[in-house]
Amino acid sequence: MTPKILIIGACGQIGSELTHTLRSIHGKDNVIASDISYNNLDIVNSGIFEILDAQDYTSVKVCIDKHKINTVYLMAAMLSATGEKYPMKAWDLNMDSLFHVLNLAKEGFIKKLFWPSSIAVFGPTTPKENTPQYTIMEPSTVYGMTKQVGERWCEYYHNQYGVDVRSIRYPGIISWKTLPGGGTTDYAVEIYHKAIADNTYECFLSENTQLPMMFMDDAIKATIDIMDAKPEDIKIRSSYNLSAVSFTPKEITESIQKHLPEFTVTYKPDFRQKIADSWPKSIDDSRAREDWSWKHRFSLNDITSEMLTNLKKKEK
Ligand code: AKB
Repeated sequence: MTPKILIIGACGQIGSELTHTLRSIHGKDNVIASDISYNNLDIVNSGIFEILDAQDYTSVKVCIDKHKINTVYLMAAMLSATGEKYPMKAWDLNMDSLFHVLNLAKEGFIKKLFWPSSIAVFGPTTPKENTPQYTIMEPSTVYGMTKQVGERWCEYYHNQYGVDVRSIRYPGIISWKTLPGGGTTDYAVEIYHKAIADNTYECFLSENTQLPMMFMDDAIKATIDIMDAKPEDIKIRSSYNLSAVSFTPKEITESIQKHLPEFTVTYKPDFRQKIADSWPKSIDDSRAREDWSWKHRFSLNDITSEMLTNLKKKEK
């Protein structure tokens, strides 16, 4: 099957880089980008772009028909921190959009579907170190609840209707091209921007809050690898644990200080601290490594070098 791809939420942090990478692999005309507004001109102007409301079933179906789409990446979602401000909006957006694409897949309009889950599926009662694939999951955020229940529905649609849906539980993603928005792990991107712009940063998490993180290139590779894997190798149809590095605000600061010795950080934890405290410190992703050969490349120091070099270039 030659993939004819629709990315829903293509203007966001992960969606935008996924769009560029998929276009370089499959050709510009085979990757349709879509989002609710024109809020990333780089994406809007670099290929076919559709304005699309992920909560509107008819519009999604019309777009799929129009472009003869067979593969969908649903990247639109409200993340953890914003979700706590607008709980019902987060529930509606995250669940409606998922049901629309699952139902379109059930009806045969979509042949292959990617839907991201998150470490937010875990909660305060989950074992924090090396969190296993199968464990206690009692998420305390609305975002986490949508991801957990979404995972159950993905597995259900696969088992009951044969839907080819694939999913990974993203950790915090660090990138220099597009800013994240509304997440608890966003500090790990902001800190690099502030290090370059102001040489100082006020962190909204406390210095010893350890969270699982990953460089964007690794996240994109994982997304493409799981979609390219043979169906029989995808043995988990809820969502795979995925991991690369784990660090605290103090450790990322020390890594930046190797390049910018004058850089300082102050700590002023806000409501996001409670969310971070409910999440794992590190993740056991051995199933992804066994089933579809997942392997990360970037360490914390690699990420710091990439971030500082590219952000400095961008500034010029
Ligand atoms: C968030 O912080 O909400 C996201 C996530 C871990 O899914 N980056």
